[in-house]
Amino acid sequence: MRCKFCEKRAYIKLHYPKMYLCRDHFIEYFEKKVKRTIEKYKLLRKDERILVVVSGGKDSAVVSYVLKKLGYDIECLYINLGIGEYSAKSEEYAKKQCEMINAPLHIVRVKELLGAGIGELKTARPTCSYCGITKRYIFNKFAYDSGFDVIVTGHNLDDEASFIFGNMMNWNTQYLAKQGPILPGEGKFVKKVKPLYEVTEREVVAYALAVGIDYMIEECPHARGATTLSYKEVLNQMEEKRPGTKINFVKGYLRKRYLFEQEIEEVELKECKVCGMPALGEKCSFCKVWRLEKPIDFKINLF
Ligand code: Q46
Ligand code: ZN
Ligand code: ZN
Repeated sequence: MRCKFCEKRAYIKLHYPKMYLCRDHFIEYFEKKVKRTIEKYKLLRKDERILVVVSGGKDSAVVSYVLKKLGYDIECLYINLGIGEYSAKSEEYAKKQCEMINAPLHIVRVKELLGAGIGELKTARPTCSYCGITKRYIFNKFAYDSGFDVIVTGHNLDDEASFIFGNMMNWNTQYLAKQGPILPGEGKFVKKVKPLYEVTEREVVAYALAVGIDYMIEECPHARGATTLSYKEVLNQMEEKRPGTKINFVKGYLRKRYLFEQEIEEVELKECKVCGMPALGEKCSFCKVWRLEKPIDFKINLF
């Protein structure tokens, strides 16, 4: 098949909107789509200090690459979770990806910072639960302390659709009230945005391949993923039968999100007595999980 816009051979067949594109026109299409997402939801401004959280995986690599190409001045943060080979390898990927786009990379290593890696801490909590708490705390605290205006993550359309779908299946209305491409900052919480909100996982993979981004494919050994993956599978099956299912589902959710707003329970946040960050009780969940008595000192290595 030939490209819709030129004589060249098709690199990809897109299903929604249905069209064949050559490599160059696909790259152009993808970048335009990300640019439009940024403009439509007012995600980023060129005068903001932007921190991209990178993992060595495809999504964060692609989002930082595209932002650089669109003229944004970004810095990246990689959090080494201390999960053996997996972390060592993904750190190498993150370094190579940032070198490729000439973006400064900050590295935080959980094991150096807290004395144990993810999976090594003795706690009743599931590994992924305290891993999530740790990652979110570190990137927010790092961004806040270093004066960044906004944190960028690599979530794509498939992540968002399956997250919303999963929360609907369980009627987690609290979560459903607050999802979206932009999570406004408040107090010591730095604003978070998702420029890949409207591109599918398949498009992200095809883009990485088209521009020559090398990324970590192996999954974290702790990934339980089963439930999230099954939501993704269901959505993929529906997408195949009815192209556009995912994007229409997510856009529909954004239109109807206000219906869940009354479910938001106003909670009064205090200051964690250890680190001073927002907390529900005396200590924030990060200081609680890691049983901290004094605030951590970020030893940031600028790679
Ligand atoms: S939460 Fe769990 Fe992930 Fe952390 S322990 Fe690995 S799988 S990395 S997205
Ligand atoms: Zn073309
Ligand atoms: Zn704390």
